[in-house]
Amino acid sequence: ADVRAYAAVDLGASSGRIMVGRVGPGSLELTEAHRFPNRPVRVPEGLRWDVLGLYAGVLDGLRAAGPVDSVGIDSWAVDYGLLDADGALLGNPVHYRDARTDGVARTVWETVPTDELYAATGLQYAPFNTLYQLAAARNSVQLAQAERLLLIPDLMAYWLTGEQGTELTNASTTQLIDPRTRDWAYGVADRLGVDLSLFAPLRSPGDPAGLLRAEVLEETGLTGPVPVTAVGSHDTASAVAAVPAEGERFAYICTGTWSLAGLELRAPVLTEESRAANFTNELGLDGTVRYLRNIMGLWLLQECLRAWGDPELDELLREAARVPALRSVVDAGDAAFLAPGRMPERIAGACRASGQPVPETPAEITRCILDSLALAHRRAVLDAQHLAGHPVDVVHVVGGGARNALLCRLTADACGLPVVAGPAEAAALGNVLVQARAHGLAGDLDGGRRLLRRTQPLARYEPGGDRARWAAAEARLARS
Ligand code: LFR
Repeated sequence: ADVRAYAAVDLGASSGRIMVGRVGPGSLELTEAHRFPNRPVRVPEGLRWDVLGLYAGVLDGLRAAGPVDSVGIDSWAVDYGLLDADGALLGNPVHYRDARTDGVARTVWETVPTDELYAATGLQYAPFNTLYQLAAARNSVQLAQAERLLLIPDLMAYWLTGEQGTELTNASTTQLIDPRTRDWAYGVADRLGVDLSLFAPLRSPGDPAGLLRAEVLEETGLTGPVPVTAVGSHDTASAVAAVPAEGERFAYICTGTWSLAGLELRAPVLTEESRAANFTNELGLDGTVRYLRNIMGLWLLQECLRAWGDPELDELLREAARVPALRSVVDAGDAAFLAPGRMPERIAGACRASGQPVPETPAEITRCILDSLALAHRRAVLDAQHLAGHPVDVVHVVGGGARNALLCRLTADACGLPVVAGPAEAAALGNVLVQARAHGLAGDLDGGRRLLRRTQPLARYEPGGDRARWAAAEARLARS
C-alpha cells in the first residue's frame, strides 16, 4: 500500500526530537530519528535559547530521518527571534523564563486594562506572553533594528526554506490575536504601539511553508524537492490534535515541562469569570479553541532532579508511591515556581509557609509535587467544565507524563474520572497527522483521532481512593 513518511520536528523546553511518522491507509507508525538536549544558557544579559544549537540538531535529525515526503515543525510557544533588514538574526532569542518581564505587565495594563485585554485576545495572564516580552524590550537596540519577528518554529522553517510566515496556532500565544476573528487584534496592537508589520503573513496548519533550500538538502543528504508543511506549530496545538478522544465530552492534560489542562471548544469563552480563573483561549486546528490553564507541570520535578544530581527516576517514583498521600500540597499554578533554581527548597518553603508538614527526602518532595499536580489537574478540569458549560466523561493525559503511572493514577483519583493515558509523543503525532492530511491522508481531526485509537497503545486508569480527601486538600490550599 501507499505509505508516506513525514518528519516531525518537535522542540521542547528541555529536549528536541525529530520523529518520523509513516502513514498509510489505516496505519500510523512513529519512530525516533534523533533526540538532543535543549539547554538554555545564562549569560550576563539573562537566560537565552541556544537557537543555532537547536537548528544544528534539526539538521542532524533530518539527516537521520532519511527520505521523507514533508517536514513539519512545532515548539514551545511565545518566544521569538528578531531579524534585521538583511534577514540576519539579532541576538539569541530570550527564554520565556527570563526575568526581563518582571513587573512589566502592570505598565501594559495602564494603557490597556487587563479585562479589556482579555476580552480582545482571550489569553490568560502569563508574564511571558509575547506581548509582555515586547513591552519589556521596548527600548532595546535589537527591537529598534528589527525588521521581522519570527516565532521559534517559524524561524526554523525560515532557515530551512528561506520563506517567512507566522503560523496561526502559535501566533495566538502572542496575545496579539483575536480568537473570534482568528486574525490580528489590531486595536490592542495599535494602543500598545506594537508594529504588526514586524510579523510575516499568517499561515494555517496544512499550508505549504516552502521547500528545503539546496544547502539544506546537501547538508542532510536528502533529495529534493522536500516541502515544509505548516502544522499546529505550537506544540500544545499539535498535542491536542493527537488526543485520541471520541466525541466532544473529554478533557485533556498535555503533560511535559508544563501541564496544560482544559477543553477543546468551538468558540472562545471571554467572560470575566473565565479571566479571573486564568483560563486561556488559544487557537487550535479547524477553528477549534484550546480552552485551558497552564499548570507548572513536571518542571517542578525536573528542577528537583537537576538539584539532586539526576537520580534514577523510576526508583524515585516507586519510593514516592509509598509516601502517604496528600500530607502537604503546594499551588502548582503559582508563578512563583516559574524561574529555575533551588526548587526543593522553594517547595519545602511553600509547605512551611502554609503550615503543612515540610517534605524532606527526595521521595517526600516528589510525592508532594505529584499530589500537587493531580490537585491542580482536578481544579482545572472542574473549573473548565463549569466556565465553558461543557461537561466531560473522561480525561485524556498525553505527552511525557502519560508514562508516569503514579501521576496518571493520582489524576484519575483527584478528578474522579477515568484517565486514558497516551500517546506520550502526542505533539509529534499531531504534527505528522497535519502533514498527512495536507496530502489527503488520515482525514480530518476526528479521522486522525480514530487512526490514533487504532494504532497507539493507550492505558486506562479508573478513579479510586477517597475523593473527599482531594476536596479537603483543595480547601486547605485555598485557605493558606
Ligand atoms: C508547552 C508550552 C505551553 C506554553 C509554554 C511556554 O511546551 O508551549 O503551551 O504556555 O510552553 O511557551
